[in-house]
Amino acid sequence: MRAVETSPGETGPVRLQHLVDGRWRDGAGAAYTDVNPARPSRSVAAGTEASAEDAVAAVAAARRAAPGWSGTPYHERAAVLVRAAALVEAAAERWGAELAAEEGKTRPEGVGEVRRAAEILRYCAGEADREAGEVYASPRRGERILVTRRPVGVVLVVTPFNFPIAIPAWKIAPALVHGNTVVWKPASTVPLLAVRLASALHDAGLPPGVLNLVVAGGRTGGALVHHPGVDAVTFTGSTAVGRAIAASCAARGVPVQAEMGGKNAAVVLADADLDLAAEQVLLGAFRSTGQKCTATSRLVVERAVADEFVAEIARRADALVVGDPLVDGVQMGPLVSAAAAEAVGAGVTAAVRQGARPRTTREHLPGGDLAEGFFAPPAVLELDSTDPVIWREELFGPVLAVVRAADPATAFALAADSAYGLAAAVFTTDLGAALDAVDTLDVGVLHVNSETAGADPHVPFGGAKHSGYGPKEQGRASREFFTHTTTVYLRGR
Ligand code: UN1
Repeated sequence: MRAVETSPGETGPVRLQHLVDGRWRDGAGAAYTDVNPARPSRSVAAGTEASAEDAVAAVAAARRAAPGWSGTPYHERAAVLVRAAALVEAAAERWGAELAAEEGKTRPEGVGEVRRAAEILRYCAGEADREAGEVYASPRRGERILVTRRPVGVVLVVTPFNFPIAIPAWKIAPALVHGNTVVWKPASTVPLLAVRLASALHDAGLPPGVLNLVVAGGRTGGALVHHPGVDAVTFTGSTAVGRAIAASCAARGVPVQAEMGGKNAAVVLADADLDLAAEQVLLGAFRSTGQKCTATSRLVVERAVADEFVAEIARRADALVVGDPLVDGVQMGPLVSAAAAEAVGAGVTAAVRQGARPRTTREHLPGGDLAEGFFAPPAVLELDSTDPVIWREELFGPVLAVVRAADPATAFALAADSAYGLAAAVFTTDLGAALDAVDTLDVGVLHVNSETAGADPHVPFGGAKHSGYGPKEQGRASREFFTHTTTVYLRGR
């Protein structure tokens, strides 16, 4: 989809189009509007969804473009990413505000995310300058053994709503630089930022068909996953959908990378810098309205400091400014949709029924012209046991479940008590305790004295246990998914 700008002075939603075979076009599916979750009566953008035929046309275009793109030198592919990075960077303020209006995170977070996407594009462009394989000695005279890399082909990229430009960038940029062509299906709640990224790549000079964008519902997404023209699927989203995608990819014998849920714990030990820990736990739990798979949704506090620390976290959560994410000073916006707000409300109600004690006291959500917005209050719930469902299941909202632990070993055991294994944070000034955490916590990302969320472009990202399936993302790890190796036994004669 492309965003056709309204002329100056004109108000109303931006008109969206899809990108297929290098051309922007309307979808043949149903009409839909992309609403502002803080003010749902206002639409941010509108268009028609891609139909099944549009999606099939996108796969066909990606297939046709594949030989030409995989045969293009790495440095030429990288140059497109460098030009796209400059376009994204230049638009960061405007697109960041659009992101906030479309998704609900605050404007500074939105602008930061757009800049992060530019950084990711630049990092991936650098792949052209990094080593491109391995050389081994041969047991035979006159021979070397090379391990070279090839693209996997046509990659289906399925992205979630919560990072509308950063996650797509960290899937699409490595796919492209390593010579794959792409069909991208973003979450249908955030088509505008998808259009922005696709237009930057298109305007930077991608040949037709190398990147195709189709905005559609889950049914068309499912059809794409099963399409025989798709050679690999990379997905970020819920564990249930990720597993279904992984199962259908396994049945077709195509590689899949699925980044899924999390139930990430922060452990605060008695020797921690409590002020730093409070600041970081708060950011981890409530930034982006808790809608990150890396968000801090569990807190384990060592008993000796628990009274003081939990009271402080609750006080700070109650003091958070909740409102329109476009307004300066607002610290937390709405959830992405009415369904998300209902699910979070229901999760909190169920937890309280199961014995959780609310430590936050906020009763009123933004009113006035924000009364219809999809807001949920930041909530800190203390548990006397780990029985409540909220300790185990991801809620994807601004809710922090807290338990107390008698000592560091018990605290780590409680943090490790999860089917998920994405991220964890440990707050301590004791190096030995930090090293114990490294040894004990089976997670893909571990933070010592910083919050659970965050992922730099040059290092691996992804989860253990139910959080991740397939190779890690970002950094050099992304090659493991977007290429496969050919071992070349090379003799001169
Ligand atoms: C971050 O913590 O900055 O969907 C990135 C998610 C993760 C990305 C988190 N895949 O929230």
